[in-house]
Amino acid sequence: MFKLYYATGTCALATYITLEEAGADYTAERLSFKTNEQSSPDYLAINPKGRVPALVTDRGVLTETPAMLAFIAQSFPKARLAPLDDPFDFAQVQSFNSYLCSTVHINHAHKVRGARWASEESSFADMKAMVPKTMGACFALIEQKMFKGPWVMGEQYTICDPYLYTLSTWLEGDSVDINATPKVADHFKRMSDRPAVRKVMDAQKA
Ligand SMILES: N[C@@H](CCC(=O)N[C@@H](CS)C(=O)NCC(=O)O)C(=O)O
Repeated sequence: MFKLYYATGTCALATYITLEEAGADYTAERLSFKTNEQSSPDYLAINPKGRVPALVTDRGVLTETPAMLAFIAQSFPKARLAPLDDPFDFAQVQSFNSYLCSTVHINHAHKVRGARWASEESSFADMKAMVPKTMGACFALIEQKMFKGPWVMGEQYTICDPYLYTLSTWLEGDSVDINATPKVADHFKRMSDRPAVRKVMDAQKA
């Protein structure tokens, strides 16, 4: 049994959907960012980084989305969520997810988390103003050079798909028109229709 700590509207959605797609036995506990629950002593005892997601397993706590997604894919091989038998194909999955984690997510974070990198109000405004440009450029690159279709890695749905979907949910708020990247827009629609995604979105509303 796993326990996922998440907050709505965050990158934790990718892990949440993947647990559901894998058919894992799990519970999900929502943290409130409004009350800064991610920085509470109780939660810091679980994840000292003060971020979501965190996945509690019987072997300890995992953090960092690409690691959690690979862990779930490897723990539930029958769900076929990654090309586990091919080192190169698996590295491509990791490469895509690492790009989302280390570049796309960080660009997005410049909108509301500028205090991580600067202290002047003018710096925050400058960082925020760049977000539509940097997020738009990342998604253009994904569309033109990385996305194979119909799923991120081609014919097989993988752990790249819920992660791309999750970051695509941020585009509107980042003032990026998803329709400027038609393959990503189509992927977003198809992901939205998947039973696992619907179930998780509904659970988050409850
Ligand atoms: N590299 C981490 C990033 C985790 C992260 O930054 N999560 C954000 C939500 S998307 C968070 O918890 N922010 C809370 C805060 O900064 O206080 C991952 O991919 O899991």
